[in-house]
Amino acid sequence: MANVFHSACPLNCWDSCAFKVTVEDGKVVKIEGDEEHPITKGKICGRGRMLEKRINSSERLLHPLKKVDGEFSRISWEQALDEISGKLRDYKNRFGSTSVLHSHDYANGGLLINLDSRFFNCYGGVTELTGSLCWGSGIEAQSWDFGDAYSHAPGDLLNSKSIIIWGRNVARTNMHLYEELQKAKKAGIKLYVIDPIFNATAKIADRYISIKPGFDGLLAAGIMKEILRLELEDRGFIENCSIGFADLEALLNSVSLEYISSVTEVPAEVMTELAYIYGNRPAATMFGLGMQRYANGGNTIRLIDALAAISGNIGIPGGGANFANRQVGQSFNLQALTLPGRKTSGRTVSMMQQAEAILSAVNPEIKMGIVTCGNPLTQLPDTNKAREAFSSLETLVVMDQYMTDTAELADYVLPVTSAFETEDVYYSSMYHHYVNHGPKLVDPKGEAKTDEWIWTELAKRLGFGEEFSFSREDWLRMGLSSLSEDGITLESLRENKFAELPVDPVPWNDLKFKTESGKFEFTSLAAEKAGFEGKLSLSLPSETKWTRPELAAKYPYSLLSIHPLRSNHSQHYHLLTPSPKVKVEVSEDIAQEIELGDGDFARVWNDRGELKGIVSILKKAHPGTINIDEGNWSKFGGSVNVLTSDRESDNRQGSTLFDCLVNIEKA
Ligand SMILES: Nc1nc2c(c(=O)[nH]1)N[C@H]1C(S)=C(S)[C@@H](COP(=O)(O)OP(=O)(O)OC[C@H]3O[C@@H](n4cnc5c(=O)[nH]c(N)nc54)[C@H](O)[C@@H]3O)O[C@H]1N2
Ligand SMILES: Nc1nc2c(c(=O)[nH]1)N[C@H]1C(S)=C(S)[C@@H](COP(=O)(O)OP(=O)(O)OC[C@H]3O[C@@H](n4cnc5c(=O)[nH]c(N)nc54)[C@H](O)[C@@H]3O)O[C@H]1N2
Ligand code: SF4
Ligand SMILES: [Mo]
Repeated sequence: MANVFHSACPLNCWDSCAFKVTVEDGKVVKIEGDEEHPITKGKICGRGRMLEKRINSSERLLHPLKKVDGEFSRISWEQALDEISGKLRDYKNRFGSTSVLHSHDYANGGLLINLDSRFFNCYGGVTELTGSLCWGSGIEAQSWDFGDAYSHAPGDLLNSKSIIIWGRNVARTNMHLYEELQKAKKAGIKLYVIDPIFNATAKIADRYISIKPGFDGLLAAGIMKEILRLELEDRGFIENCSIGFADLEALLNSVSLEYISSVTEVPAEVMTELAYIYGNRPAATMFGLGMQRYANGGNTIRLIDALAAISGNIGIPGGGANFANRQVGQSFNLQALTLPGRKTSGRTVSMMQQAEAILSAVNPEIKMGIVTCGNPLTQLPDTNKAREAFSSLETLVVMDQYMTDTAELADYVLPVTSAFETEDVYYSSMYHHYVNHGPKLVDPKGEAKTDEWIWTELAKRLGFGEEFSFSREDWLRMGLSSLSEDGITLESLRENKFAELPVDPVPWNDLKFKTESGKFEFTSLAAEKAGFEGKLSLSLPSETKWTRPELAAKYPYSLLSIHPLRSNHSQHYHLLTPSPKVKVEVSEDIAQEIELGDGDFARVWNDRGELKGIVSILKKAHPGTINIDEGNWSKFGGSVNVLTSDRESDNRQGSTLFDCLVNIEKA
């Protein structure tokens, strides 16, 4: 008998879709969109639909595994938990709790995934990661400017006169925004796309602006210069709602439009045109995350924030500097779930440089790593270093659903549940402001267990079992307790499938900001306090012909590694048919220069590593640009991250994954 149930997508994505899931004889057989969801309205992408394959695949990990003499063999949960808790106790006694590293990312958008922090806090505090490969530079940048990173509700876009898609690959990564853009176009709203790649979103734009990778901050500076020259700025906002404008003006006066045009490779007339667009309020800026994955990434986002601010596009319907929507995650009671006060010691290392930390940390050395919701061997920069580091650990525990490149290196692999095998509530702090309910629909495959169950069992063995003496329902109620006044409870979510969170649809509309001054800060006091230069600058990426001429002579091309169409990071590659291959996309000028054609085999390399793949020519891409999609597994040709750098961005909270020079030749 087939039955259809409501559920939600757990994948790390802008869209956080609601599902209808068909279950037949205890097995998930089909996943569709739920038409009743106010934002996602019944449409879902292939990655969501493919969760059916992900949950049922014969490659799922079904039993705990232990590596002995280089070979994995099946062990019981009892043995796995006893041995792992024994190691945790032993390392803590001998070297302190920070000799353990918790490596993780955001692979599951469920609320209860946050119990990992509770476990490590109660354990006493481990070496934990700060910053983010994904959005770290931009979040920090907006925290400096506004005090936090908030976005307008999706529907507010239709109040705009123009929409500037600044480096977001909407058609591929954020399908429901793409639908809004199509609506907006029909309503006569003008669409601008700024991106080094002429992508599917650029195809529907009124104007596509091709830019040299990493130079968007300078472009924003050029547009601001034109806004001020043409007197299109919002004097009221600048005078009453901001601090530091004089610093910005001095910076803009220090360069000419010609210089900006020459380095950004954007004609001066385009900056003038964009000045009029921003001046003709309201204009909505929709940031992507690509352009902040550079050494100057934080400053880039801050310059674009400044552009939205001086043009009076902050706090008004149809405006906004929309990077992420942290109001969403902040709605939940994460304090209660994670117990930060229980940590007695702690050490932080940058998420970007966790491999370096494993190799070089002292007092104490890192002895043990526990990986959850992450696949660092494909997703971290500098794969060769990551491989060396994760292989060097005395003990590596990986909790995953599949034998990933990271799991292959583990001493213990623990099988975890997939979507639909446990109850949770799902949200994404990136785009819309609804939380979706996902009930348990089927029994876990094999002996797979939830992350929560594993933490609970380990906690019992380590003597803090009372902090984990709660049921799944108790945990969900605890996390939702901050929303009960708004009528959002576990019961209401079970009944109504999703709920609109009580967040501001037009953030900053009272023009009161969460910064120290309470104003928009062109010069950031928080940054100064933290020992950074609080003023905006005209900084460049780290790997360019201006900043590293000797490197650029050897490696003349910019390598991007954008998100794959058919996979969420590394999560779907192994389920694709035919098996995936490395695709090396090159701009037309490179193809001409190196005499490469579609289908040729090419080698891409730099001092960090090399990768080979099949050439595909990128029509209209910015000259000198190469792209290899991220997320690919070793067995299908390898991850692009063999080429990327583990350098941190300017504000130290982000990655520089796209700040990467390479060379290419026919192989
Ligand atoms: N299909 C699919 N969708 C996804 C994901 C996935 O793996 N697959 N991942 C999800 C996650 S975790 C995230 S973080 C989001 C990311 O969503 P996006 O930000 O849309 O995607 P990215 O691939 O990170 O960013 C790439 C865009 O930035 C452009 N870009 C790169 N460098 C620059 C630059 O210097 N300037 C400008 N203006 N543009 C630049 C690229 O050409 C590309 O169009 O996507 C989510 N959605
Ligand atoms: N070169 C390059 N590198 C990148 C990027 C890029 O644009 N270019 N993008 C970066 C970005 S934006 C992001 S967000 C990261 C993503 O990096 P990751 O989050 O590490 O990547 P994923 O492949 O999504 O997932 C990691 C693993 O989590 C497992 N998993 C899924 N659900 C669960 C669960 O419930 N419990 C446990 N324990 N495990 C689970 C999956 O099976 C998968 O193996 O990659 C970053 N890396
Ligand atoms: S991956 Fe994103 S767009 Fe696709 S179904 Fe999941 S939430 Fe929706
Ligand atoms: Mo991400």
